[in-house]
Amino acid sequence: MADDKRDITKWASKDGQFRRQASSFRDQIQVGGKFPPEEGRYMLYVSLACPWAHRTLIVRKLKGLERFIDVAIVHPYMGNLGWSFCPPVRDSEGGYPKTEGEVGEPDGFPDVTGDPLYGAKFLRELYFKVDPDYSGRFTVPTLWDKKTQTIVNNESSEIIRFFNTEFNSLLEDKYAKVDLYPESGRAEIDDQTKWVYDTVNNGVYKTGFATTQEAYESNIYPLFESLDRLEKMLGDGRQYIANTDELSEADIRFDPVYVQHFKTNLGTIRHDYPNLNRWLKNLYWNFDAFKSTTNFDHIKASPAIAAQQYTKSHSQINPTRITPAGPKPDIEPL
Ligand SMILES: N[C@@H](CCC(=O)N[C@@H](CS)C(=O)NCC(=O)O)C(=O)O
Repeated sequence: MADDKRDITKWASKDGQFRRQASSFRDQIQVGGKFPPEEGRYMLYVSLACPWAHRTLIVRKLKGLERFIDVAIVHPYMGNLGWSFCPPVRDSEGGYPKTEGEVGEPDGFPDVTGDPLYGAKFLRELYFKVDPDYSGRFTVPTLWDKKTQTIVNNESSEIIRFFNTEFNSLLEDKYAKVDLYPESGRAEIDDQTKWVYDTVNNGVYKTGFATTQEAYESNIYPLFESLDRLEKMLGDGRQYIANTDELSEADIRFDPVYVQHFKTNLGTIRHDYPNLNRWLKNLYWNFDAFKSTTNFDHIKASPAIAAQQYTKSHSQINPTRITPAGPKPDIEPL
């Protein structure tokens, strides 16, 4: 496999801007479709450090889909061959080597599951199982169909949409009636999705992976302008971002750890955005689906330890791989 697939510094164009690759697998779970809702049929491969994967876990829980969708959790230390189920082998100095590497033995990192289906060492093995010539990225979340042994979808925005609707006829009423994309809020949700995705969700990556000062600055200011805009919106007393009566998918963007690693430090949510902080604390403390799927050990360990090659820019950002201690507490009490 060509080196440049793994090297984040080469994802950036000549102008230093990070441009996200489109996801490759775009099938749907659909009643009457190729991938129907069926108990025990699907496996969701996730990293607990990945906010895109996290939102699929939150929706799985909010919709009570545990018996339909199993979960496999990768090791948070990203090696040079991408996500793996065991930690990458360390070099003689205790770091993670730049060359093609192996994975080691399980190190007991809490909540890492291994690959329950095939005992794969790397997530990439599943992609190659489906398509030996696959040349895209090996990303989480990856939704796997156990029955036909293939990838259904690896785009979190689509996964949360069909999780929201396609199991409803098989769910208890209390879960079936949870609607994260309600008709009445759609215009607002769709509008917000555009600018929030571009400047916030993806904006933190564009800021953190920028390889020139100019590219960094062209993303950090729009990011904070959007945070200011969200802060102001929440200032009208609304509880949910899209001003819906209940939680909606617009609220499921729970990405707390970027300030130090991606230099998104014009302010912090905790100290400079009281309304966003109130919104975030409400989600975390009042909705088990948020709290029980949030794992700060994985979230902090992953960017801090991420090995070279795949994440050259991570090791440039944090060459000593020290995991920052703060902030404490992870989320302030209500
Ligand atoms: N569009 C995808 C993005 C997923 C994504 O970028 N996941 C990251 C982790 S946060 C990943 O797996 N990166 C591995 C790679 O690109 O090699 C989605 O929302 O599902």
